[in-house]
Amino acid sequence: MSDTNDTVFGKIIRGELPSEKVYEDDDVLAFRDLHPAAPTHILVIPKKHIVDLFDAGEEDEALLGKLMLAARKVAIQEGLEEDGFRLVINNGAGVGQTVFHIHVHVLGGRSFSWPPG
Ligand code: DGP
Repeated sequence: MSDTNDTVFGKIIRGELPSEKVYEDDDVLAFRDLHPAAPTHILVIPKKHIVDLFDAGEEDEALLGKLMLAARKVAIQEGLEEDGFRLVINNGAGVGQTVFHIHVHVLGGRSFSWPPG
């Protein structure tokens, strides 16, 4: 993995690109998706550049847990407790990953079908 992080999310982390942030701590950032696929569509990312889950190691165990807890915080902030929300990680170009900095999509505010398309 390169540490340059030339992805758009790397630029957002470094403040080189604007974003509508909804949560931030030392390790994690959450901001609204530029092309929302649901009334609530937030991306939760680690500040550390991890390309995808294959690029994550044992040393990232706590950080990956933090992503889940940040997703939880954001969902509560967005008022999704009653109706629920969906988390999605597109892991690999073949399943739709377009930004190669791991991210959790937090989706809510509408109904979702199963299985996902
Ligand atoms: P994925 O397809 O799983 O890699 O999701 C990437 C998401 O990132 C996609 O839903 C659109 C979003 N996105 C791409 N560029 C930007 C950007 O510059 N700003 C924001 N906020 N979201 C972006």
